[in-house]
Amino acid sequence: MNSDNKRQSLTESHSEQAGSGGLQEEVSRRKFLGMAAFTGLAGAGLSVGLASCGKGPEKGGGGSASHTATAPAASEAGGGGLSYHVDPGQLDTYYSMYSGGHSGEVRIIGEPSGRVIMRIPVFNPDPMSGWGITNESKAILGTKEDGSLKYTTGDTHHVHGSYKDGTYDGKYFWVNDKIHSRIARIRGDVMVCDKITELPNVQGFHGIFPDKRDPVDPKINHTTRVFCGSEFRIPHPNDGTNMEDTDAYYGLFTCVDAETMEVRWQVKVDGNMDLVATSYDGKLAAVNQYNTEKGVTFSGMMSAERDSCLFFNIARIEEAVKAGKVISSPDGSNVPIVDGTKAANSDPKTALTCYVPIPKSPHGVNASPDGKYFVCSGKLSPTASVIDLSLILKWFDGELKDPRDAVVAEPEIGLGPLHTSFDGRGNAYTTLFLDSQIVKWNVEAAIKAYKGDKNAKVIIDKIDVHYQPGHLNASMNETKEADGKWLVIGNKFSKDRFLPVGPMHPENEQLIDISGEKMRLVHEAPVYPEPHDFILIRRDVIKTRQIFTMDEFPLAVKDQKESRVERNGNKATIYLTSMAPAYSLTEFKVKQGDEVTIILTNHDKVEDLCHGFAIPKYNINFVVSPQETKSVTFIADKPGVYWCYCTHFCHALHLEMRSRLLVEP
Ligand SMILES: [Cu+2]
Repeated sequence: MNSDNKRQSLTESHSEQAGSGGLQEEVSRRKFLGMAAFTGLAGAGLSVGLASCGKGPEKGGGGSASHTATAPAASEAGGGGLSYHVDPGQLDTYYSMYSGGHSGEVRIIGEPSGRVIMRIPVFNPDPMSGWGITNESKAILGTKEDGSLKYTTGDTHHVHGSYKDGTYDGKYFWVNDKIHSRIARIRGDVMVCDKITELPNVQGFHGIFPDKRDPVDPKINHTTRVFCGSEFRIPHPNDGTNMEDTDAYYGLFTCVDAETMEVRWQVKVDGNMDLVATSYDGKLAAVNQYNTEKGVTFSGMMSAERDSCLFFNIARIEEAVKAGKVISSPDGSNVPIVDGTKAANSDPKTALTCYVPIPKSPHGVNASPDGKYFVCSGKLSPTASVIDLSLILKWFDGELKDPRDAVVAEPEIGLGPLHTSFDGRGNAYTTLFLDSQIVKWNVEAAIKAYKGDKNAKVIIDKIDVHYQPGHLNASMNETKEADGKWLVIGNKFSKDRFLPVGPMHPENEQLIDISGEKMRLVHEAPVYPEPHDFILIRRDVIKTRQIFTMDEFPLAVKDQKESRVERNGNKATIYLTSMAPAYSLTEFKVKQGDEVTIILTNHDKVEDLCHGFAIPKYNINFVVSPQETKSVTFIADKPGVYWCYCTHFCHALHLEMRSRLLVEP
């Protein structure tokens, strides 16, 4: 069996059931992988809800897994006929904005090719661009009193974009840092991070989602707030005085202003918060909750039969904030905090929050593109719960007795369901972590089945992925323009899918054509660990500029004649410009011990003509794009000659593009 056939058998093994010894070998390998994941959970005390499921269609996951992705074979098998192939010189049709996990960055991947187009440093210092090295980036990242970075680590999980009229407008992207509870914003026009805010009073900031319009003012049909969940319950204040009373720990849901990036308000809740979803009418945000038990150990977090999908009534919360119905902020900050705990919100007509019971430790909550439902997956239960948003609003009006009655379907879809995506044709796609599969199911059929219709065909298709999928996202899925073409799967393990490179493996991004009745796995690509989530945006939505304007930078050295060394006591400021293949000063002299600031403006206006600026032994390198200005500050503590040189290839005389830093003893 050659390696291509081997790959194909891996994708088909689950459904084909039969075949040669080689195929059986693959089946058992898959089984082993699934069992390993299962044992990991079961060994930790899990015993509930994992039986009696995984009975998908007899023949799922069909279609061709070949690398040619030919249309005719695909349509015969009932799969779509899309090709992932992008010829040299051709452009991808979708931008995928990708989190970089504990690399701390965000990436832009082109789909359907799977090519990594750009990496955007966010929470991670990056010597390519100078992020964390230049004064401008340090000011965004935050520094200690000595000028060094406050944090050099970050853990990005979820990237989400700003909305207008229920779809992406390409203006901003936000991403969380789970380690230090920070939210960063990336400008969609230049794909650079421009603001970072550290959330007060929380740890384990995980889920994030922008609102899609204002809950009250119909004129505001775009994103103005970004909601942030926090996973770890902590004592308040967290100053070491009350560490043992774990029952008193709590988490806070945070609203950040989309423009100013300031924290608008927080809500105290029971339990913890994981992912976030927002409704298309702006009225509701929700988080899935595990550990409503308030456990602080593994088994303690999994003892309850049901956790919650917790809804926030945004308009009421903001009314309460306005009316001053707030509790004092534990860290002494001015952020208004309202009480969203169950005990304080028993009357639906005044409640700020609504706790909808969902089976065991749900993971993931996602909004359907028709605006009607949120789907919350069971993780430790083989179910996905469909919540009707109109019924949640009814509960808030006092017209629905039990929040659980807002659940209108709860199909059994497979083992370890996590996240759900949609195709805009009424179908949902959910990752099954333990089964290493994607299940395609129909939402309306699930609702009918829940009402007792035994003929409703809920599960439409299942397909194997490699291996243990986490997030998935369909093209334009999280908008009203969900187009049902591509589905990208972020697999947590790649194991044998790529050339071995040692104990550390990449993750595996797989691409599924969902344009047909059956899903068709057409492509895969390794990704550097460890991305979590991504959104697929039609390329016409993103409108980037290729050249900055000098006026955007207050320090810009606008005229090359302004190039000079300016002294003020022991402070030396170097005003410098670049234009291929030269810097405006061939040398600049400072005294040992000086605090030196170099301001560099790139005068080149040619697209793609960037320059670098590196100083040996001073640990400095950064890049200036066309018409961009950046600055660095350092102490000239080493006497001698230091050749500053261009690190970013710019010209036939790139090697000659240098300047001398002379440090007089
Ligand atoms: Cu250069």
